Parts: sequence; structure tokens; C-alpha cells
Amino acid sequence: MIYKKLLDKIKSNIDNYPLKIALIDPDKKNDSNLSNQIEYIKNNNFIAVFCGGSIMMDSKYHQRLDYIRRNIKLPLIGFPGSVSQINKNFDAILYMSLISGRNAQYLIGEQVLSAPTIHDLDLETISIGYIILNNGKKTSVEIISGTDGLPMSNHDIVLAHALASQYMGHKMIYLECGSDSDKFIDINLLKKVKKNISIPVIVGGGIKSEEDIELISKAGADLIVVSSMIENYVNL
Ligand code: 1GP
Repeated sequence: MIYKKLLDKIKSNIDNYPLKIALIDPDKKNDSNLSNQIEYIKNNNFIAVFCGGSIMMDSKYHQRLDYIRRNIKLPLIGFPGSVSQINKNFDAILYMSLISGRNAQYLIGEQVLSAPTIHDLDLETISIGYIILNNGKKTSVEIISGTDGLPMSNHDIVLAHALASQYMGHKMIYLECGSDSDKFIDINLLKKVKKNISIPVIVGGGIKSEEDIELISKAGADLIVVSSMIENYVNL
């Protein structure tokens, strides 16, 4: 069970050593650098790989997933932007409900559409309360989901969503600042959420360096997701 493995790692991480997850967006833009991204991931202490994205700009998503699976031994976990991104190569998928928004399609619609395929493939699901945080710039995930992120500065509102997620029985919450966003999460907000909930917190979006990762980890993030940092490095 991937969830259990992640939880064991989190629980035994008493020194708050950063538990890093690489996110690969199997989109056209990454076609030419997939092998370099994989090489980078192998050499930089990642514990798992998430795969997915808000939108795919060609039809080769599943082909790229086959390639990634053949070349990566780490747990491969789906981070699906929609039902069309469910794939047999995953060891598990994040079964996310976009609880910061009020668009029924992403709260329950995509989940219902994907459930029979997930059942048929016998995929492990990890239920996640997905919370988009906004700090100015409109992100792809907000545009595609037709929702607005919660204002990063309103700590009480964010905490209320995190608590609701926990009470609804999600296994983890995911605080998403948006891919390639200018700023990563407000550290005080992260500390406040961590102090008040007991399920693990995943943080992603806008993280640009190992120093950022260190800071976010010390503030309590249980799992830290990076994507653009890897893409930028291999595209240098
Ligand atoms: C994962 O969307 C993020 O939660 C990825 O963000 O591309 O900024 O790392 P970056």
C-alpha cells in the first residue's frame, strides 16, 4: 500500500527531513526533456513521483506514462487533472476533491466518472482534500477548474477548509499554490494549519530551490512537491 508507505515515512521523520516528491507533467512541453527529468529525479533523493497536470496539449499523455513507468522504480502516483488521466501504470492515485472551489464537477463529478475505471484497474486511491491558494496571479488549475483559490492571506478561511477536509475523512490535505507561481506558501499559514489538524499536509507550487524546500519542511510540510524547479533545471 503506497499510502501506508508514505505515512510510515512521515511518522518516522522526526527530524523534519524534507520528504520530496517530484511532479512530472506528462504534457507535450516536456516531451524532449522527460529522460533528463527522470535522471534528475533519480539523483536527488525524491521518495515518489506524482504524474499529471491541468491540461494536456497533445494526445500522447498515456504514451509518456508508459515511458515514465519503464524508467522509474520509485512509487508512481497519479495526480490527475481529470478522468482522462487515469492510467494503469500508477501504483496509486491521489483521489482529490477540489474543496477550495464550489464547482461540483471537481468536488464529485470527475470522481464519479473515474470510479469505474479505477475499480476495473484495481488502483489504490488516496483521498485528498485539494486546496488551491491564490496570491495574485491566476493559475492554470484555477482556469481549468473554473474556481478561484482561497486568498493566501486569509488564514482562518484556509484553516476552516483544512479542518473540513479532515472531518470529511480525507487522508491528507494538499495546499496548492499553483505551478510556477511567484511565491510558495505563506510559512505562517502552513504553521497554523499544521498546528490545528492531524492529517498529513502536502505542499506544492512556487518552490524554486532546495533552500525553499528546507524552509517549508521545517515549517511542518509532511510532503513537498516540486515540478517547475526540475523542468527549469533540465532546460538550462
Ligand atoms: C504541485 O503545482 C505544483 O503542487 C507544482 O508547482 O511547478 O511550481 O513546482 P511547481
